[in-house]
Formats: sequence, structure tokens, C-alpha cells
Amino acid sequence: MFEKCEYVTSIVSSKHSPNKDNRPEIVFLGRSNVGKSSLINLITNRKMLARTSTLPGKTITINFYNIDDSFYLVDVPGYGYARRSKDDKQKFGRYLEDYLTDNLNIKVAFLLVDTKVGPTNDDLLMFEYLLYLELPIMVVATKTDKVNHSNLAKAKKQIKDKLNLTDESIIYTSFFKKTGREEIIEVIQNQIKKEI
Ligand SMILES: Nc1nc2c(ncn2[C@@H]2O[C@H](COP(=O)(O)OP(=O)(O)O)[C@@H](O)[C@H]2O)c(=O)[nH]1
Ligand SMILES: [Mg+2]
Repeated sequence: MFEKCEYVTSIVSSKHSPNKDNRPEIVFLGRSNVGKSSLINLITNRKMLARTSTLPGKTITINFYNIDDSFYLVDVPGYGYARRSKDDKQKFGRYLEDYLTDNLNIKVAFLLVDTKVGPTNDDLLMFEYLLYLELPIMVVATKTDKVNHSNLAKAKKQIKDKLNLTDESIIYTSFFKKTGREEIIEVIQNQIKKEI
């Protein structure tokens, strides 16, 4: 897995999806700056496949990455970026809705939550929305390196409680410590296999 990882295209309407032969899609959702692009680089073990940024709200398109000609990783616009205009926000909301709705190719929706910040109202709304769409959800608590050891257990419990999660439905990651990669890959493999 991940022998071939290449950026394919960025779209703003699901009409233009490059996925013409119904390959599995693995989607990464979360607030701007939560670490979506970094996570894609971590799991593919590439430095610059997905562009990361210290400026929140840079990704405004739905970006497809072809993995081994067998499935796609999909990086979507982050939500909850206050400085975007209201119009823009609604528009990005619509792309995302349009992409997520009735998309049978999505095999896992990873919802990223910042471990230190905990789930925001936007995160809760997105979580509810994914449940409503009946998509297979896996929560990823990112940037665990930003929480010191003595507060980590509390931070983890807070996320699980707020989203009502079992231990099996959350993975903890740190891009800088390179942790959580194996767990994410295992979920992807299992979810893709289910279909074959
Ligand atoms: N400390 C820490 N920072 C991270 C981690 N993952 C991402 N970041 C930083 O958070 C910022 C946003 O990351 P990015 O991947 O672009 O987030 P995106 O907007 O969700 O795609 C960048 O400055 C990253 O270096 C992590 O695990 N730990
Ligand atoms: Mg990004």
C-alpha cells in the first residue's frame, strides 16, 4: 500500500469527480488547521503530497489523491474558519454536502478533532451530519503532542464523552511524533476489503 501516491485533481463540484470507476474513497474532514493535509502526508509517508499551511482556510477545493490506482484519499475544505465571508462559507458548505450526499464510494469518513481544543460546535454538527448520512465514521484526535502527558488522559476522555465514542471509534495521532499511522492504515484496509 502507498507505493504510488499522486495528486489527481481538485474539484468544486462532485460532477467533476475523477472517480469514474467507483473506487473506494477515504475522506478527511475537520476544521481548517486541524491537520488534515499533514495526516495525509503522514499516512502516505510523503513530505509534500498534500499542501500543509499555517494559514487556516487555504484548501477551498476537494482534492483527490490516487493511491496505488486502487482507491482515493480525499482532502476537503476545512469548515469553521471565521474569517471567510458568509457567502464563501455557504458555498463551501454546499460543495461538501454535495460531495458527501449519496456517495456510495466513501468507505470511511475520518473526522479530525484537535486533541487540545476538543470538539467544537462545528465538529459536533459535522459528526451529527455524518451519522445522519450513515457514513462509516472514525474520529481522529490530532496533535496529541501539543498536550502534556498529565493532561492527555483528560483531553482524550473529553473528546470521547462529547461525541459519545467507544475506544474503538477513535484514533490518536501526532504528525510530529509520527504516531497513529498504523491504526489509520488498518482502518482503511479493513473498510476497503469489506467491499471486495
Ligand atoms: N503540533 C502539531 N502540529 C500539527 C500537527 N499536524 C499538523 N500540525 C500543524 O498544524 C497546521 C495545519 O496543518 P494542516 O495539515 O495544513 O491542516 P489542515 O488545514 O487541516 O489541512 C500546520 O502548521 C501543521 O504543521 C501535529 O500532529 N502536531
Ligand atoms: Mg489542508
